[in-house]
Amino acid sequence: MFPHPGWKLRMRRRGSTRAALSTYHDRMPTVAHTKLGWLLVGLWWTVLGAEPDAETAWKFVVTGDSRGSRQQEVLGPVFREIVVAVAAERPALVFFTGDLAIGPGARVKFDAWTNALARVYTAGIPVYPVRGNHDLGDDAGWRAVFGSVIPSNGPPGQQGFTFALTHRNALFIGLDTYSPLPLKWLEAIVATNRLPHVFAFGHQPAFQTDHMDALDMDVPARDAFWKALKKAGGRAYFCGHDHFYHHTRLDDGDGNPDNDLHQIILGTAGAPLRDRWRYAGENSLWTPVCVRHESQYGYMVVEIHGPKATFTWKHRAAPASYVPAESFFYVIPGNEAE
Ligand SMILES: [Ca+2]
Repeated sequence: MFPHPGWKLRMRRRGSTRAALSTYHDRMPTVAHTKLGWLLVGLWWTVLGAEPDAETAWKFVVTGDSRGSRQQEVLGPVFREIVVAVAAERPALVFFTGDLAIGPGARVKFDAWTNALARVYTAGIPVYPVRGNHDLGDDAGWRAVFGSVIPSNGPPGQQGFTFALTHRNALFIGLDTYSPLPLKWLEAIVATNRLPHVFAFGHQPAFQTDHMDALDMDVPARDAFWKALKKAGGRAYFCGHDHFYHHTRLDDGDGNPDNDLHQIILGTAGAPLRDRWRYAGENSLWTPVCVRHESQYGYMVVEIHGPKATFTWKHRAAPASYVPAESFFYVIPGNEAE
């Protein structure tokens, strides 16, 4: 009855994939109830002979900066391709790191953007955007278009823009980086969180990479945010604003690269590409270490399988062809045998 007939084959495939991946692992404290949860799930599999992948694996997609290079252009040629590719991924959720169209923000543009994503919405996949600088200017329009999807649990004055939501075994925090960083709200959210995977996303990078208006314009707030995300068990902050793919590990100086938070810039959904980058901002306690930079379009798929999260950057290899270009994973400590 157990294992499933395909189990061994699947395990071998995963094992061979693992060997090819670059990795980072953490040493976060293991949440006791999580261990109990997985024990219970394991027993359930054993008793019922359920197939683990089908029961636990799920994925989400992140991309941003879909705006074209022309005023009023919402569905440019690259974004058109990415919508098709993302829908084909069949993710459980999509997160979008802002800049839907060239600004100023307006309801007519937000409506056009959701229409452009019709293929994703009609597949039953919810899409959660945060605002970029080009989306500012029509708060009521934003709330009218996205208010039925974005949870209204944000801090005072930021409802509809900053939010938190959970899916399966993950907590997601969407930040409106054009409002003050809501540190008290964030602390309250993570204080009650018991889910093992924690991800945050916003438009502006926390650490300067190209644009100079990163979150380090307010260093104490940025530092407090980064520490809170790390303390909550966060492993990655997704953002946009800079028009390229850029993966940075923020070395915290404790000698262990495996417990560092990563910043992943995904301004790659259609805006004109740039290639200049340097870590010239206020980096405070952290040393940015470039893991990968690529001036190319694409999106990131994150697959969650129990305590393991596998990140895959899919870049545009040719028109309408998006293929893996970088992959890495972590496993929640205490579950490495997964
Ligand atoms: Ca470290």
